[in-house]
Amino acid sequence: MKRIEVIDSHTGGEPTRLVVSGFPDLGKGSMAERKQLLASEHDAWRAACILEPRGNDVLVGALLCEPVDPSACAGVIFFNNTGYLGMCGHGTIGLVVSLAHMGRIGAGVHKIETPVGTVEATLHEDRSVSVRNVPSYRYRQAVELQVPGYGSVQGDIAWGGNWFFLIADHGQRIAGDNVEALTAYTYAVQKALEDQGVRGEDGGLIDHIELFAEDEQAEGSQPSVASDEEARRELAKKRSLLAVNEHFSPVPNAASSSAAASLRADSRNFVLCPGKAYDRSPCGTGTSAKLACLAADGKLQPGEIWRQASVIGSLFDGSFEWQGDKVIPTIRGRANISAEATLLLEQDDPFAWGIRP
Ligand code: PYC
Repeated sequence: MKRIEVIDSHTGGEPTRLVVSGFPDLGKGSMAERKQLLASEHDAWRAACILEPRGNDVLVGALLCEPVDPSACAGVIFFNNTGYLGMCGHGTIGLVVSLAHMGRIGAGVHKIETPVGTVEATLHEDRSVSVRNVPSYRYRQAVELQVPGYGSVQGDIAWGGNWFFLIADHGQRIAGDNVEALTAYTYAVQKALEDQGVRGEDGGLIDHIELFAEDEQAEGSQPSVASDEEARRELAKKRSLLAVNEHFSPVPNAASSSAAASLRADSRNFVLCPGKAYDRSPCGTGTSAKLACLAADGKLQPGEIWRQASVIGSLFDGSFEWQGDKVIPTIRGRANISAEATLLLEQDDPFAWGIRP
């Protein structure tokens, strides 16, 4: 019998399974090297932990590792139903809240090593977490793509710790009761990018697709702005138009309570992750990629808050600072612990290593 100790949390509805112990030893290399080793030699452990019958397609795994730099509080390798992620914003927020739950860290600033660089997480006194992400940038603007069944689609390619294709003009309704259509559309885009060899700057697969509804568009009408300057003024005026339920109130069951506070967001998104599940949170790396695009367009200024809602209405606050021609995004959100568990892999279990498609 094999045992894997985990702590489950969710960040704005998006689950993270933190693997505390039980995985094979990956040595003392960088997180990128350990991720490579996990993928090439021990991928069955990812599958056992994430795939059915113990997991599901939505779950993101986070393997807790000893950091290389002793001043860092942890290293982490993120994975999901299909493979491995570079960074994961919601997962980092879940990791920090889980480490606090375990009594390993308290309020303050904590360095965390990931396969794509070190991030800085702040656990605030109110239990919210800010993640100062890796440098993010827009690589290509207004890339035209022919998507079978949908025609011509235009989007930006941006890095936020993973590669994203961000589409503003998609004609889709971004709402919780429309996720099947949104999944079909974004999956077709993901496939078209792959089939047509459209990739990130380093040749990396663009495996996250992000749709936005901004301002009035989120409520069903189209924004009408003529110039960048006008767009900026419009944004400043109209920010906060989109009302969403506050999922993070300290009031128990606030999300479903009529007493729930109402917060307003600048935009609502839908993010398709590799493996075809959509992000229930506003996606930390996706919001970072969005911030990079807003910065490049001059639509958001350093330090200004961009409030991003997910398709289910959970919220992240984002802001950025410039670092050369890239931005350093900071994403703030909340996570809740949902389970402490031991996954058991019995020797005679035909599905011990997950149900593979
Ligand atoms: O929050 O960065 C994120 C993320 C990536 C995939 C799922 N969530």
